[in-house]
Amino acid sequence: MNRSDSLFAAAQRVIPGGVNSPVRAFRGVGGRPFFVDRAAGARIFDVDGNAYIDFLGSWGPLILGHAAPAVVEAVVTAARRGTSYGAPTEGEVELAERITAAVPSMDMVRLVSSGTEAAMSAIRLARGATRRDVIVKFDGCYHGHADSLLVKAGSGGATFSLPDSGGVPASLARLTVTVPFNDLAAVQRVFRERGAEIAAVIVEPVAGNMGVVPPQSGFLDGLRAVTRDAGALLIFDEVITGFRVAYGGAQQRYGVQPDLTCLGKIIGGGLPVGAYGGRRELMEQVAPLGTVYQAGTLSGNPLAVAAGLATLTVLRDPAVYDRLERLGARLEEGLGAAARKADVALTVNRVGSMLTGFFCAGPVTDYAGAKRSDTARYGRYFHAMLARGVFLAASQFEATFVSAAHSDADVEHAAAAAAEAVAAPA
Ligand code: KE4
Repeated sequence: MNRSDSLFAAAQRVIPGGVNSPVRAFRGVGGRPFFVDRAAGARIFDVDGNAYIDFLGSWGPLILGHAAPAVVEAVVTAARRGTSYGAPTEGEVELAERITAAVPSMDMVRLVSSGTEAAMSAIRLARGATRRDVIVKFDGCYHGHADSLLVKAGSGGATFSLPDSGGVPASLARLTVTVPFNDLAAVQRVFRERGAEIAAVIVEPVAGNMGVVPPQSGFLDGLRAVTRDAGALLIFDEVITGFRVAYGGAQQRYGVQPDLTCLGKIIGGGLPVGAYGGRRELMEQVAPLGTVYQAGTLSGNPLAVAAGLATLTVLRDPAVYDRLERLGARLEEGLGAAARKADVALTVNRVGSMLTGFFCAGPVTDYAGAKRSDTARYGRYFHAMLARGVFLAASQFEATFVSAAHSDADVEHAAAAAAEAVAAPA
């Protein structure tokens, strides 16, 4: 038994599924997860001495790659001054100023410790500000594990949702309506039937949690219009896309301004940070100014803030995004060529440096389309790529990420590996 397997056996005795987040357990691709020893740049090393080019990047935060020197230095320096105070610090002000300067719709921002907290708090604020209870979300979009967001579509398009997890009360799930992504007509129908009850629509402006699915032309503008007309709020969950698809996020890339934005991942540079923010008149309803309560012992933690600031400092250079775009495009091209050569149905969706190859004929424009993928073939592809030194997301319904630490050679290696791996035999 290798060291990863013995660690996994030990882990399963004391941690549910042996992991601290379900998707890490490889259940979407079969097999057992490797345990990480360390990582640097675009490489990740397991405890058995194997090295992989990492195209997961911790599910999105590591846009600069692992152990980026500036980030490590910032965290070490901060740690020497103390690790948490429960009192305000200058770094929190600086990070809030950077975020609100970068994200067009954010006058004010509150730092929290995860994307889940950000989305949960934004939902509560929307309900408090509008004094309405109903939330609209999209099939296949994920916004963390707050109860109101762990729901699945009810029977009909505009009906209320059902719980999508044990422990979520049906009564709470019924306050969320779920509709297909990119289906503006379905959203308009829901607003015709329930507009007066709807507090907010929450959307990943570029979906990442069904695999990467870009917004179709007019979709985000349409959501902006229908929510504004109904007095509901539009929430962009940019936990993945924030500082990923542009320095100002998807709202800058697509030119649509939401009322509230959720952030996470990249703004923490690999340490636990989330954030939510938006227009001043909304954010001034958050405690201690207003009645919408939200709090956190480690919110604005000095080490996480230092890592976030160091990351955003590097990202201020537009050339970084030019390079991410070029590498992302090359990887998309390489995956497509591999599938064509092997005569395998593969639909590659990409926005900037986030992309997904769906093992099905295209187009993939929503979750129903993504679910047509051959997930067994994705599992074989995942392991065949791993065997060739390339680490991808352990699920067909997730994103692959290129970082600033990846070289042209890394991308060429992944494309060459895919040329064999896409046709991995059952
Ligand atoms: P966290 O609570 O995991 O920091 O963020 C939740 C969240 C919110 N919004 C979006 C758009 C997200 O993608 C996420 C978390 N993403 C998942 C996978 N894409 C994290 C991986 C995991 O669950 O382990």
